[in-house]
Amino acid sequence: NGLSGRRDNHGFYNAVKNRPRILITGSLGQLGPGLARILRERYGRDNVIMSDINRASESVLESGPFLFADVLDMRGLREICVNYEIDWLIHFSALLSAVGESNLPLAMQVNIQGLHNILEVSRMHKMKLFVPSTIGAFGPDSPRNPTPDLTIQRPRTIYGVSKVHAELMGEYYHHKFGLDFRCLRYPGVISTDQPGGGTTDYALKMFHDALTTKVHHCYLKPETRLPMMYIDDLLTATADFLQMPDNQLSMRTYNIGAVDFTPEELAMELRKFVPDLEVVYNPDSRQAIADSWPQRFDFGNAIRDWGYHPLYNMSAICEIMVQSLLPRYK
Ligand code: AKB
Repeated sequence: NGLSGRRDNHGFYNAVKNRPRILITGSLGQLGPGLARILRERYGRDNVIMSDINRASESVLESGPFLFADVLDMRGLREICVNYEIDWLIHFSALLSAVGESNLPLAMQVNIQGLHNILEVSRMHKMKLFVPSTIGAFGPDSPRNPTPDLTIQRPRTIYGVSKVHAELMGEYYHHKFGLDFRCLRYPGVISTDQPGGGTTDYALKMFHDALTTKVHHCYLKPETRLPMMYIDDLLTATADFLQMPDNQLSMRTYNIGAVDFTPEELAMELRKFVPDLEVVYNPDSRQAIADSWPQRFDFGNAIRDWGYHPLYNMSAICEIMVQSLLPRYK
């Protein structure tokens, strides 16, 4: 009947055979629930296990399998991958740029030690491994407009340093051990769920503020340009990229993105919906981080190699965000 009875012992009854079984670490963040939804549509509800060190909400628990998994616990990770016969590992656990600077020891543990554990588990159990990277993997010495895939990377945040490390370690494991390592460098991601601790987060907050108080206090200067994309484009791209035959990829790490804008440009676009939106600029330490990052991302290789094709431009992003958030604040 296409169902795997072997998972009865572990409570997941309906994982479909001959389709990948996927574990997502750090899955309660900004991207995990959405990616789990898309992958479950493609491979079956019980083939995708969400995991995190935090408790899941009722809606996450109802959406499909969820487990506790700590990326710092190598034995626990191995146990899950063996018991649930995991084929693909999607490693979302990480501290983002701003929060990483305020908790360096934890950022080093999670972003570097955690990655080492994930790489080793993936190698041992011959899994496909996806690790996201970021515009933050570039630094002030990188060309910023546009930033190509292959160029100088000298980031100045622990987040960026750990992501360059992840890119290089993954590619090393690929060449040395044949690990099917795949990595996309994401820009700032626009979604209705708020992330935590990033530098690009202001953009999401501006949407919420526009529809509530109509005043946004921005921690970046009005002219700070950063690459961004809408979450649906990112999730589709990630699922498509994972599905791509290995021999179609000429690289293991690709830039992706869609648009770039400044806080002032976003405010102007939002004023089409909320004409009296006010933005008060009060730059803080995140300004220096943003100033060291790409302003515009070159994702030509992703388009050429695996048909990457973002659908949402700036006005489409604003429209869908306002439409999605309005019912919440009515
Ligand atoms: C951050 O701002 O830290 C993240 C990122 C661009 O990787 N959103």
